[in-house]
Amino acid sequence: MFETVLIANRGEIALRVLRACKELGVRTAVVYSAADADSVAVRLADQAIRIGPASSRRSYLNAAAIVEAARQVGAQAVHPGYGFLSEDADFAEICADNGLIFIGPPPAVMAALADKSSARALMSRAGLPLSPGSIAPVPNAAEAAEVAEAVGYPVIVKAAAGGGGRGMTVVHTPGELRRAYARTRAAAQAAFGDDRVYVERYLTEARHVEVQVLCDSHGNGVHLGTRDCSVQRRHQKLVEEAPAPALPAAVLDTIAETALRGALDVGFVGAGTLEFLVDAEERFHFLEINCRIQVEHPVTEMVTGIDLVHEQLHIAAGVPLRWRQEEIRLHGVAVECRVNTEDPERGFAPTPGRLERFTPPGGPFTRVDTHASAGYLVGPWYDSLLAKVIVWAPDRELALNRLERALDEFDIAGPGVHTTIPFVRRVLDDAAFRKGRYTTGLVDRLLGVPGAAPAQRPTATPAPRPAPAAKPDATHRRTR
Ligand code: MV4
Repeated sequence: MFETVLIANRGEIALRVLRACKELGVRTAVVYSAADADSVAVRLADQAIRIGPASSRRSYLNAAAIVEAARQVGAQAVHPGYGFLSEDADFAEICADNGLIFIGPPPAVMAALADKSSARALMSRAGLPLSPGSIAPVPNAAEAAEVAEAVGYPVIVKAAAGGGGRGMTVVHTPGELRRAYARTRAAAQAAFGDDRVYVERYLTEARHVEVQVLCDSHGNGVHLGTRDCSVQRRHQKLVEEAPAPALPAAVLDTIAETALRGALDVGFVGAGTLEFLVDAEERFHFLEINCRIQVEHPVTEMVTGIDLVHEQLHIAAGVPLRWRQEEIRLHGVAVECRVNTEDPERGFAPTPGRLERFTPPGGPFTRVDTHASAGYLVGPWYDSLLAKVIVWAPDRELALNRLERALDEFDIAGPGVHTTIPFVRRVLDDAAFRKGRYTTGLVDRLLGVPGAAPAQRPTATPAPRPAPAAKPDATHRRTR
């Protein structure tokens, strides 16, 4: 195991990673910006290095300053958390060039998977089902129209360099395509410096189901089941749960095993998440793969009993995977909600300010991941995630009741500060959500967005499914 790890992040995830390091006897060093000088991570770390002003561009995104901090503290590895530099293959490469282990996949694998078009091609080759559409980038509007005609409208134009919902345009009719195609290319060029786009059929009333995988550097991998992350507003997740509800166990197993095969086939190493859409006929389609620990990882930890950050550290240190697939058992249901300092009544606008009161919930099977406390100043510089409330229970009904109970206890107050808790309560109250029969249209329906989905997707009439893939070996190995 490493002697010292540098934590290149802030907020709740810096604290989460710090705790994992301490539990494994690893010395911790944390970088921080001027805005985070008083943070809990800075107080608890063995060493803390100030790397710049509040501006993330000049601090948490400053690769040179982070590498210099790692050199100063003698760190062997860098944990990037999520966001910031966590999916930046160039940063991973800079780490390697400086003799540092980047806790994530090899830079070349990251680069190939960060390109959504290339990830789609690789996963298709590995046998994963994709949503109908182009695999290679579409070079002009005429070809975009051909693809759209072939797969049928609505379609979605996606930036190859996008991801997480950035750089996508939904197109409902042929008349809108040419402009949407041009606009998405221009937006992608401006946002990512890369204007390549591809076209897929837009699947409405689908669920966003993702699979957590762990792959070591020796070709072994396991999956840790599914999460449903359909409750999103503008691609910001609000509520996540594990396992994905209201789907037959055989469907979930097939999705999870298929995901793991894909990850191993592309040479993935570390903790990763493969995103799928599951349509009303319970068919699944690969969307993209995330090469980082995700915000919602605790729900998987709660149903598996496996500490994902411990596993990331072991994998990065070259330790062979400590789990065989049959040793991974899913128990009960875990649900997470995000508590953001945003005002749902004002279009989820950020509401920075000082917290006069901050008393998180407690009680059985109730976990709160937060970096905040009474007196904490929520600044305007970073994302507005203040806390995550995660609960576990033997069944979904009790888990949802427990989450409502926990939110009742949460006391957060400060001048001008609002939170997403009232909106999360509406989600937990929703009849379709309660039944586990909800889709990516849920939030827009609750917000009364014009053209939003009907109240409830029809109960699925399962289509005949392709025979499940041959039962894989106990511990999966890469095939090439
Ligand atoms: C889609 C889609 C429907 N059809 N692609 C959003 C995030 C990124 N990972 C991919 N996303 C989607 N891609 C096709 N072909 C639906 C989503 C999507 C979504 C769309 C609208 C509103 C909420 C959503 C939540 C999750 C995924």
